[in-house]
Amino acid sequence: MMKNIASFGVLLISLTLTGQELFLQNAYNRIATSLNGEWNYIVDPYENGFYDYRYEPFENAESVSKNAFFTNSKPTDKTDLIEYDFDKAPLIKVPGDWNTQKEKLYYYEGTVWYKKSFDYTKAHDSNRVFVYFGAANYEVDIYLNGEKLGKHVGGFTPFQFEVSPLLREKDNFLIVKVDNKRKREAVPTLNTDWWNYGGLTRDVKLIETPGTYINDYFIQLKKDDNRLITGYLELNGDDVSNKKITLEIPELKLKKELLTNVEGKALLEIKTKKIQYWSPENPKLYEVLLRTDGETLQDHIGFRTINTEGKYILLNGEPTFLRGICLHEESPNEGGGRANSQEEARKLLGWAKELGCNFVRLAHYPHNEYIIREADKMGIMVWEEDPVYWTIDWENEATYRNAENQLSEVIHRDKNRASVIIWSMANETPTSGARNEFLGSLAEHARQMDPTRLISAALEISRYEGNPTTLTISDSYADVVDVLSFNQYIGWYVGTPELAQRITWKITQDKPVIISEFGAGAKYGFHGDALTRWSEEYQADLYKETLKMIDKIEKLQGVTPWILKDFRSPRRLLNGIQDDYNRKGLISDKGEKKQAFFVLQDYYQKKPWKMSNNFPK
Ligand code: GCB
Repeated sequence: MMKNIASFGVLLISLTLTGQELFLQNAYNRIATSLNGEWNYIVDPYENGFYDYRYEPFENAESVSKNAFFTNSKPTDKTDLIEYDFDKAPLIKVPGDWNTQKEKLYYYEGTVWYKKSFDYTKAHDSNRVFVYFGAANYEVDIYLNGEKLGKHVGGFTPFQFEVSPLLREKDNFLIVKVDNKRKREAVPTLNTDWWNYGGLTRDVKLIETPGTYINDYFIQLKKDDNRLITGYLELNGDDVSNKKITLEIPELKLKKELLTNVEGKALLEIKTKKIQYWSPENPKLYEVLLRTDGETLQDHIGFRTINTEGKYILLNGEPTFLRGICLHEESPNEGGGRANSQEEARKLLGWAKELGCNFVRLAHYPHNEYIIREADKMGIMVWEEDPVYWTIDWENEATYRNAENQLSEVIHRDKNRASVIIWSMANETPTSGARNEFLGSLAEHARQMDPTRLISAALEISRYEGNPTTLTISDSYADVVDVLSFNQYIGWYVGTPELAQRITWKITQDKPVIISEFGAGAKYGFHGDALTRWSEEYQADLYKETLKMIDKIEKLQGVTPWILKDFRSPRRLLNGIQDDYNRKGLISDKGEKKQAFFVLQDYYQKKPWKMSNNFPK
């Protein structure tokens, strides 16, 4: 059944879920007008602006009531009764989550309406204009000038709507209903270990294109041929067939003219010998120019191959150890909240570099595009993840479509980024037939969309033949993934750190192994001996013991401890210690480094980046 869903293809699924095609590629190098800044907002816990008193959506009525918030109505005379007014409503910053901006909204989960007014003049009459959202958590309904543009589900990926037919030169009003209520059947589901930050959490902009424009492209090295750049270019518009697109990489002295087919697509195969390959030591990005009669688009693309062979992960053919760290998308700055800027990305990845990392696991959902772009520039390899977390509603087809759609959107956005080497399908999901089918279809879908990268998922461990100190991975999904990753908390949720030395690992799969999580909670500045919970000493000791233990795992090719920085979680309620923070960070919420930071740094400084010595050539 799931297989059939998967074979429908990306477009249909996104159409059914969002009523629109996938957003355009390379949104950050387009002609655009930012709608970031102050927006008016109305908190609407009963969704009074969406449903009438019989709980029928206003938007379904034949004649729309002024009480529907998206009409942005004003009293026409003094007798007129209208019980809302966006222009008198307070202001909130976009991008940004509402929880950290407004004290009253700290715990709020529900609907908030946003309104932005603007004027807009197109550069050319025939141009098209799209409103583009980097992300909004979680479900949004979008209206321009009183007309519905559409809906989007999923809190961490971009979406766009064409606004050309509705746009006017003066007094446009864009209204967005954002609802972050958790739902059993959603992705993620009701229970997570991170804050459910609501709002327009990423950039909002108007992007202007010619009538027919370059909508999408995929330009990467072929997985098993480091001299062949492959992929496609694709136009969108009403005149897409038999059109010339020029692709140029000036530094490689490479220029190629391609002709689109009837669907507006041109396949790409370019042989080249001279490439400097992207790697952490040399994060080389090439300027890539795409030209049609109507536009020139610029991007910066790195070229590398990523493969596995037996227990090895091969970056450009060379066995590479992934010295990683996990990250949530939380601001490193005072006040925290969702991160969404180049400056925050640089600071977070700067800390990762200081630790000695060449790899980050961006948990547990797609992070913003800034951090991916910075990782490309800074030479940090990236694991990206679909928010299929813990107890998803495996048997529900709509849940599957939602998970697949979010996966499609992140792959679509980041498929040209050399830094991204792994797509993770899920985190700590309990094994069952329905779960295997669900995750199996996701992996198939990811491979179909992007045959160049590796597939993984953070799995769980189990006892080998019932022995509590012999651990193994007995999960049939291990056969599906390219990289066998698992989370383990020996010394924190199980025993104390000394237990690590009594553990034996029995990993039977002939695949590279990544430990995708281990860690311990510690409050910065709280001291005790190495057995005192929440002390920096406990956490540091756990890191020492764990690192000794994992060095004995013969197939280990990488590790991403949990986690770079303390992060907000509604599951962490211990007063005086947690205070709504998961304290497993190596860095506190205020940016202070705990002892364990330096333990891991020391380990990474000594760990060879390349594992070539024992690689059978
Ligand atoms: C895990 C989860 C992660 C939690 C972490 C913890 O296994 O994958 O989301 O935050 O443990 O701190 O318990």
